Amino acid sequence: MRATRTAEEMKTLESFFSALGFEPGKGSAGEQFRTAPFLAPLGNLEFATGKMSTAPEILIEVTGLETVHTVAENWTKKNSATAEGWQKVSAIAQTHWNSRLFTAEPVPGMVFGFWESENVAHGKPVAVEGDLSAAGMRFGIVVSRWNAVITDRLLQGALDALLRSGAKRDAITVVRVPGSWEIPSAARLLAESKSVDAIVTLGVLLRGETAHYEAIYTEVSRGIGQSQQDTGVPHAFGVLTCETLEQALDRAGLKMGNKGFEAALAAIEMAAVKRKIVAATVTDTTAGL
Ligand code: DLZ
Repeated sequence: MRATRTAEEMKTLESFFSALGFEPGKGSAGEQFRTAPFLAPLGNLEFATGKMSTAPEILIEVTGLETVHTVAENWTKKNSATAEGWQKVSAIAQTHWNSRLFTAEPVPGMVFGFWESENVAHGKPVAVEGDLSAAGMRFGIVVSRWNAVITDRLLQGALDALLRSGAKRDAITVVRVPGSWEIPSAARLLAESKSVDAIVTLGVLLRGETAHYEAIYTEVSRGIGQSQQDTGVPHAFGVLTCETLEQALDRAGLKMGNKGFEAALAAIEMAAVKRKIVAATVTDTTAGL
């Protein structure tokens, strides 16, 4: 956190960083102060010691330096009090640390350095991971009626997870099927309709009650997996396989949590992972065009 000299300077900085695409965070205010946080998709804090060139006090690593530079110049031209104000944004220059950098001074005396490493892997996350936000996503839930005392609880758990993670109620399609055997075909129809980002499959197979339990279980899991592979739509597996009704109840909201809730979280995460992988692939294939 850093205090500006005046409220006007604060507004100017907010305008500048919003123009650069930083996401505004939730600030706080007291009688004598107000804060305006800006969230970066990836953050790290770096200290340095030793002899450094006259670097700006605040250095911000970015991707797409040219774009950031253009936005900074345009903002400065529009918002600067003087006609020469845009010169407060320097040209992009090579640094001696394998990077390129420009400086911007949106407020007199506050110089920010924006830089991009020439090492493409620098500063990038080491893994692609999905977040657990379901906002803006559409889901299908395929749930069997067989052993409804269990599957209704799994359904409640799944809906709870989706809604609490930001999904809209009308973005969730619930499909009810007679038994677990029917789950794969309904899931596949839903996936092929391209109307959902991910599917949650919910059912319960009880060994004690189910003739040819192994055969049915193998076919149900294979069918769900195959639908996922063939369509590319993530399918979360929430089909319980238990010895007894009591064991199933424990996994449907009692001692062992709610597997419907867990399956829905997996669906959200995989839908997010898919989006990220697709976005990364699109970016890479268009790079350099
Ligand atoms: C027939 C049957 C049996 C015996 N057991 C179960 C079970 O434990 N769990 C389940 O979801 N469904 C069961 N079913 C129904 C089959 O999945 C299927 O719905 C019917 O055989 C009709 O195709």
